[in-house]
Amino acid sequence: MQIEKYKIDELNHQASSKHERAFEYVAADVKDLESVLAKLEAFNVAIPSWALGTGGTRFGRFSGGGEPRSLEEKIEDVGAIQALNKSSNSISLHIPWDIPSNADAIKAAAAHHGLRFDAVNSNTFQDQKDQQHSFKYGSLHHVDKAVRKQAVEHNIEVIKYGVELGSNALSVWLADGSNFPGQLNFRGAFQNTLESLQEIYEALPDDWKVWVEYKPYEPNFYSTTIGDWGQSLLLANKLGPKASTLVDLGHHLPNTNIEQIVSLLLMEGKLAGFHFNDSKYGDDDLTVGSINPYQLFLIFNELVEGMDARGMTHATDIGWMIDASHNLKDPIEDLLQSVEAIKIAYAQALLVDTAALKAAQAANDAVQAQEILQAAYRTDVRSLVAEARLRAGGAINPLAAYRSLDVRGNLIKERGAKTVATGL
Ligand code: PSV
Ligand code: MN
Ligand code: MN
Repeated sequence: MQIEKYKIDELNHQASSKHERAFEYVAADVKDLESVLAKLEAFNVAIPSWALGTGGTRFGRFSGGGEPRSLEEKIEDVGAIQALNKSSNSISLHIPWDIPSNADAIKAAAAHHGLRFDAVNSNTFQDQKDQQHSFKYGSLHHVDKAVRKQAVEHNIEVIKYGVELGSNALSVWLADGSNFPGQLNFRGAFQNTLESLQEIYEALPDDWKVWVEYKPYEPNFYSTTIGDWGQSLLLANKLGPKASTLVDLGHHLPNTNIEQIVSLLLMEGKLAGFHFNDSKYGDDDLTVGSINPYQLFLIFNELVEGMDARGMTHATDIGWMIDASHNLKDPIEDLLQSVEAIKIAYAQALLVDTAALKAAQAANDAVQAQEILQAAYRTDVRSLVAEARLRAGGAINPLAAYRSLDVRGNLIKERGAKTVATGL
């Protein structure tokens, strides 16, 4: 399945006069319009291979039709997303959910769709068939050296797959923790984790990074060994310059000020990047921007300001990735919505009058500071994002194009109505 460019062009032609009206209206007031559009055009967010099938909950799974049955078909789906939005030029694999056994063929399939491979993710939170030791009581933090060694070796194997695919980062998320007070010696668990990560760090190629993800709870409900950004940063600092902290938006207790965490990690040069999603209660993995788009904007405001202050390139200097998946929507539609929400928040942040905000802060003028932020947030930037996408060769409205081209219908015809995505 491949979406032909001429079909997108036809739909763009039909949508163009409405788009131009909206674009001219908002563009008239944008300072540095061309620079804003160029930044939006250059911006890409990686798609996780595990989000291309309908997710389940522990109560059931209602898979939609036409789900990808192999890694090759997942690559095709990301190719479709990229053809429509021109902002999803990479895919992030979770190993062993997706094993690239023939790396050359997989790389070629990705290149055919203009895709490359983003961070590779290890998985020591499940036992695999034929695995010698169980990860029931953890992996890198385990009390038994033999289990830790098995987990370290898995991570090194994931790096090898990543090298073959041309990736350059390993993402580590550990389910390691405890369910009951007294079950675990916290310092022992942390120390074991550090030593295991040091062994993985040693195996990183020169140009590689390791991203340490944190999460406060789930699957463990009393303690998690890398439970918050402080614990992750402590590890990243002890490991060295190739290690940094990955922020998954869903991995915070309710009402945590994530934008402040982002700002400080950036200041320390230790912000690896993001797993974007949204949530109401916990690690809900809902569509980005579906619950709290203002928070997303505030995060991007810190990113734009902090990255500019450090002379960083927005599009490439940190890792941008989606980690959202649930049991309801068509996964491709969900991902199109998530990427759009991210780009809207980014575009709004690019409109913040930074000089005026600095002046308001220096004058302790909280009223004016709020006015400045909300003037940007309340600007309807959708046509700016659409214009950048149009210039990049994508669809003015990716979701509408996806529906009117009946991509899902075609996938169902091709793959069947009862397919269940591989992995997970
Ligand atoms: C854990 O909740 C997490 O956010 C980690 O990033 C995993 O790798 C991912 O979800 C996939 O389940
Ligand atoms: Mn995550
Ligand atoms: Mn998560």
